[in-house]
Amino acid sequence: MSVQVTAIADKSFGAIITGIDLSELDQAAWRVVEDAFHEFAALVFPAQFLSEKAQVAFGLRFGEIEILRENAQAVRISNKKPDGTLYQAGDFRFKTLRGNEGWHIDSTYMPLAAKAGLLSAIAVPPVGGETELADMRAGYDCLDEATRAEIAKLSAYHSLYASQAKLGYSVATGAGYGYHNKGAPLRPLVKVHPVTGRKALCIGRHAYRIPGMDDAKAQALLDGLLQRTCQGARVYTHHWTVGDLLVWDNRCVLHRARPYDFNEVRVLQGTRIAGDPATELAATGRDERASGFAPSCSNR
Ligand SMILES: O=C(O)CCC(=O)C(=O)O
Ligand SMILES: [Fe+2]
Repeated sequence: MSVQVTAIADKSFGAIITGIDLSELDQAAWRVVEDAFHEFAALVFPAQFLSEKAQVAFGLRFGEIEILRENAQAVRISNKKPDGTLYQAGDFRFKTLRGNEGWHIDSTYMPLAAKAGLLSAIAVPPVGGETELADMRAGYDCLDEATRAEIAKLSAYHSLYASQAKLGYSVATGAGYGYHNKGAPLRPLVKVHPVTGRKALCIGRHAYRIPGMDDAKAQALLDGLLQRTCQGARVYTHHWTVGDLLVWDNRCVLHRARPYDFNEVRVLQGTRIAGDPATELAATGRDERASGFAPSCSNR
């Protein structure tokens, strides 16, 4: 089998990798994958049909796995409950799925942000339910000099309470992964990639406040950056076929789920790779005004 890496046409990022069996990956093939990961920032592997175990084993090539719930290394991102019925509007998991429809970077609201995301498709709806990725290296590159100068020294607080609150959802501390009371991580808007050295925007729905800036102005700035960058050649829409595996570099790529009819079943298998503490760890806390987003966070 010879591995083929094909750049996705007319996009600033992304490649499709074929001629590879990820469940039996030798060192030479892994080198090709890792190099492509750094160059293209997002990889599509059609028709892999990875078992949970095989996906976790492949994920471990990238680094340690971030545990999201119940000690699982691969989680079901699903609108179907274990009993076979579908989540409804009031359900906690429903709110998580709806939240995923906003552009975001995984785990920026945790002290340690993620390095990479892996998603594979187990069941997909006939219409909608795509996963979209946006290249924030190209996003940074497309900004004018004045904007680059404006954001060069700015940082934003990131919080899952805040991003869910923007959708009208409030969550009590302890309700699940990410809903903590340790204070909000503060992350620079411009991130330098630890491997490639390229600058990328660290934005998305979890970013909600910029120290020293009026809240409305900060939100407008953050929203404006998303609008300007998440379009055209910088956005790749992955139309799922069961068996596909999608991988993105969470240090320079935003992602979101696209809406679909919630009466249709959509099941993805997700594995999140933990960030390297040397480059993905953020200072937390000190956001005295964050309590408005987190009613049970009085003890920060
Ligand atoms: O469901 C999707 O398409 C995206 C899910 C997501 O945000 C994630 O896996 O981190
Ligand atoms: Fe995500």
